[in-house]
Amino acid sequence: MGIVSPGFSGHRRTREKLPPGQYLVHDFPVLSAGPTPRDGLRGWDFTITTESGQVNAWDWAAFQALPAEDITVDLHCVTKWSKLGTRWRGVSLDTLMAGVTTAAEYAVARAVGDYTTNLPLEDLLDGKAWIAFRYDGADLEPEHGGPARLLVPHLYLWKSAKWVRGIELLDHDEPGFWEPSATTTTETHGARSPRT
Ligand SMILES: Nc1nc2c(c(=O)[nH]1)N[C@H]1C(S)=C(S)[C@@H](COP(=O)(O)O)O[C@H]1N2
Ligand SMILES: [Mo]
Repeated sequence: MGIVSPGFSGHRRTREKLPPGQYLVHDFPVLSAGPTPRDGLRGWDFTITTESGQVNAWDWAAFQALPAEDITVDLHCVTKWSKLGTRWRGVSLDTLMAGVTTAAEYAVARAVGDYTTNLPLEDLLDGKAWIAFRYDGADLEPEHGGPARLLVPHLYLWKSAKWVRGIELLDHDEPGFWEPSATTTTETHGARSPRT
């Protein structure tokens, strides 16, 4: 094994983690389609509704009683910024789904306001998604989705619904807020036309 300067190998590791066309940010940009909800925990609950209409609900106390995980992940927004090594604490969707019986293949995450986003259920399972409530050692700021947001770091960040309050399990795909059709796979902040 040769001698490698730590600075060089660190730099190379960073570049390898950055997908083509993305640039690094060191601040934490805020991208919100509407106003930031500031109700905090008033009336907060989180529900998972199955395709047969079965509702599984957690209030904040029940949610906090679930086992949480500390995770460090890279974030990628399709508007080209990436942020590496972000530290979160959250409850994994595997934990939340443990008692849920479903044959659904799709999910829609619903947030306060009219923000929704769709994704295949498998993208939420097997350690790939969390309901995150702490960021960088502090309670998650409202601007970034506090009290809790979906965090699906292996997908572009628009899937990580801020102020998330529920997930609906569906046997069919259903387009979300940025997704004018079920087949849309690219984020188009500027080109979105209103869905009425
Ligand atoms: N509820 C809600 N969630 C949202 C959005 C939004 O507008 N509303 N924007 C999405 C987009 S496009 C991105 S890039 C990330 C930005 O998260 P941040 O503001 O914490 O950086 O949130 C995603 N989740
Ligand atoms: Mo985004």
